[in-house]
Amino acid sequence: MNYPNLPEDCTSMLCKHLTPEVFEALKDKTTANGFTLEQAINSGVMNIDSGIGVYAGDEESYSTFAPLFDKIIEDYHGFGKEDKHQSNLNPDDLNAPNPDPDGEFIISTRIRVGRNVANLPLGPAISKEQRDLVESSVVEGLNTLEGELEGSYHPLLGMSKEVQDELIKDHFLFKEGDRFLDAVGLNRNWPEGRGIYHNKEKTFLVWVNEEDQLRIISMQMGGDIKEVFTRLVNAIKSIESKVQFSYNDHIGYITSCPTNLGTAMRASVHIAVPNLAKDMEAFKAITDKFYLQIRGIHGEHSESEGGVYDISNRRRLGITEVQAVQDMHDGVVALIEAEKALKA
Ligand code: ADP
Ligand code: ILO
Repeated sequence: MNYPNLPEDCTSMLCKHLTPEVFEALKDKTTANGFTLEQAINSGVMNIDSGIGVYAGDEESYSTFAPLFDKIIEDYHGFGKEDKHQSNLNPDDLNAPNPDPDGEFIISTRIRVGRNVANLPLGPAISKEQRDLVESSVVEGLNTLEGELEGSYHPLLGMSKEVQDELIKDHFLFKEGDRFLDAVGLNRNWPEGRGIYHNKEKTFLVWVNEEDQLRIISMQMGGDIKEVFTRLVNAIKSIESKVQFSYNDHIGYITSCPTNLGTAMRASVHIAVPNLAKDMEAFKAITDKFYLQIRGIHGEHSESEGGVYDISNRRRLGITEVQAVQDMHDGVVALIEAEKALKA
């Protein structure tokens, strides 16, 4: 393999950190699952507009390709090689009263974590048999959940296009054909092995075998962040008692994208800030101060509609889950204050 063709104006973390020296040191390395540097970087090479551009095929990718991954992890999370990740999933430690009790600004709140099953390759390097095994064992565990978490599993295979499109439009289900995932082999054998579990109210959902083997999601209308977090924590603990997740003391929960390592948590609100959105510089000054990310309302790489944005924590590694949600809460309080001032 030769050094890839990366245009001069490419701004992804791959383009920034894959120097010719790093490339030379890693180009012939392979993990025990047969995952190569070429596979790890293909998404960023094929999609030059990537923000990051790399994926791991297994936990070992993070050590085998460390000269590249460590740089990206440090750049994205500000987390160094010697740092240790800490987890805290105690809702009592979260100080998050509803920032919008009158429901003027926050439309909905969602918190998700990514999880992968211990001792198996991640999605980019998994075989069809292993992926199907993940689906059957995870669904077996999910089918034993009780109370608010009780629900049913809906495989993508056999789901009608209408039902699938409706679930996507309503923000419950992952999209199909993501070009970033496609290029790293995460869409192989689609739609087999993929599906969604949810309770009747669709306040608790689990995506199976998308970018990560599990995405555990708690969501509801309005801004009661603590209620959403508490439900998520209950769900994580219940599932964890049935399925062992891949976790490492240095980088926390192992995920296929390095941006998700650590807590693997993204806590977001859909929030209407049409006045603030007219001054993107002021908007960004607030989100940067609280380590937040702005996305459009149909997920990553989508646009805003009617001044409504998806605002979430940017940091996920080297901070606890409680801190990740606290970042989001505190930033949202500041955004609402700014929007109110502009409205007046
Ligand atoms: P992820 O959160 O899993 O990284 P995306 O950014 O692609 O992935 O979002 C997945 C889906 O979740 C999208 O349909 C998005 O609109 C929806 N979503 C995210 N945050 C919220 C929210 N606060 N309320 C409602 N839907 C949300
Ligand atoms: N590979 C894509 C997405 C990176 C971060 N997001 C997720 C969903 N992992 C990129 O580099 O832009």
